[in-house]
Amino acid sequence: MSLLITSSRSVLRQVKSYSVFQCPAIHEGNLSSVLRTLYRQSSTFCVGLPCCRSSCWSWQCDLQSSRHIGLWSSHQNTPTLKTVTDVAKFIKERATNVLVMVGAGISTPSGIPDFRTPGTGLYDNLQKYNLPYPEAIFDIHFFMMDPRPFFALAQDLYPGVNYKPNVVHHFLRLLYEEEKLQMVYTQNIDGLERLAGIPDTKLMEAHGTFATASCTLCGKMHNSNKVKQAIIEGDIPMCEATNCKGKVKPDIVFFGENLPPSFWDYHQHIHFTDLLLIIGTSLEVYPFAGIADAVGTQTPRVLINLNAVGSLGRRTTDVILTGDLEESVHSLVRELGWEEKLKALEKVYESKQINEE
Ligand code: CNA
Repeated sequence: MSLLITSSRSVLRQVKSYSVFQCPAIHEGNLSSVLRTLYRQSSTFCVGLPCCRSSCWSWQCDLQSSRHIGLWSSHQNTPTLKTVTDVAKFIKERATNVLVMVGAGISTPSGIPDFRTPGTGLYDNLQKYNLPYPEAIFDIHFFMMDPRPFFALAQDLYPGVNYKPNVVHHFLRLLYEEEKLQMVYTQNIDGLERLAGIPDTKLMEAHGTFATASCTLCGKMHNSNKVKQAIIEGDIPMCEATNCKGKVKPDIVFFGENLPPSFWDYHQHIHFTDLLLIIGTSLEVYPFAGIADAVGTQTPRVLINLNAVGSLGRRTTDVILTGDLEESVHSLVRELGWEEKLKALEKVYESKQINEE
C-alpha cells in the first residue's frame, strides 16, 4: 500500500501530476501523529514533509525494514522562535521529533572536563600523560605505540564508576518519556546518557562506547565486564584469541577510525525532525558536526552552549541560548512546566543507585 500524508492542498495538487508517486490512498492530517500509526501499519508509504523547494524532493529507502519511504517536500509555516519561551511552546505544541546533538559540554556539570575550554578542558590538562600533542590520546596510531595514556583516561572515565548523569541527561530522558525525543546523537564516551536511561533505540553514540570492546588486531569481540575490570585495576586488556597478541580496546572511535555505520542513518532521521537541539558542543569535530547543517532550512535549530558555534545564527530559524548550559536547561524545563517531572526522574535515578549499591 502507498499513502501520501500531507496537510497541504498545494502538495496534493502537485502530487497528482507527479507520476513517480503512486498514491492510491491519500491521508490528510497532522504529519507526526499520522505517521507514527502508519509506520506500524503500512508496508510502503510516502509522506509530505515541511521543506521548501522541489530540488529537495528525494526518495529514501529505509534499509532496516526495507520499506520505501518517499519524501515529499512542501512549504509549511514554521514559526519564528526567539526566546526560551518560544522554544518551550514549540516543543509542547508542535514537536514530536526533537533531534538532539550533544558534546562534552553536557558532562562538565558531572565533573568531566570538556576538550577545549581553556584552563579546565582536557587538552589543557593532559601533561600528566606525557603526550606529544593533546589529540594523541584518541589517535589510533599513537595508541598502537603507547596505549597507557588512553587506558589511564579510560580508568577515570569508565561509565558508572566516578561520574553520574546531571540535569541535562535527565532532561533528555524526560524528552523521551514525554514522547518528544526523536534521537540523541552524542559525541560523548562517558556513557551518562545510557545511565540516565535513554534506551538504545533512541541513542547514537557516534564516537563509540565502553559498552562493548574488541581486539585492535584481530577484531574479536571481548566480554566488556572483563575488559572493564582489567582497566579499572590498571591493567591493559589483551586479546584471548589464539596467536593474537593484540590489545583490547573499548569500542571508542579514535581519530583515524570509522564511525558506527548506523551514524549515517541521520540522513533519514532529519527528514522527520521538527526541531534540532544542540547542547554543549563546539561543533568542531566532523562528520558529527555535519548533522547541524544537514537538517532542513525550515527546521528550527536551538543551540544551548557557552558561546555561538558552527553555522548557528546564520539561519532565520536559529535560536541561540548562550551562557551556562545547566541554567539554560533549567529555564527550558521551567518554561515547559516539567520541573516536577524532572525532579521525579532524578529521584528514581538516585534510588536505583542506592538499591544497586
Ligand atoms: P568540545 O570541543 O570540548 O566543546 C565543548 C563545548 O561545550 C564548548 O563550546 C564549551 O564552550 C561548551 N561548554 C562546556 N561547558 C559548558 C557549560 N557549563 N555551559 C555551557 N557550555 C559549556 O567538545 P565536543 O564534544 O564538541 O568535541 C567533540 C569531542 C570531545 C568528542 O570526540 C568527544 O569524544 C570528546 N570528549 C568527550 C568527553 C565525554 O565523553 N564527556 C569529554 C571530553 C572530550
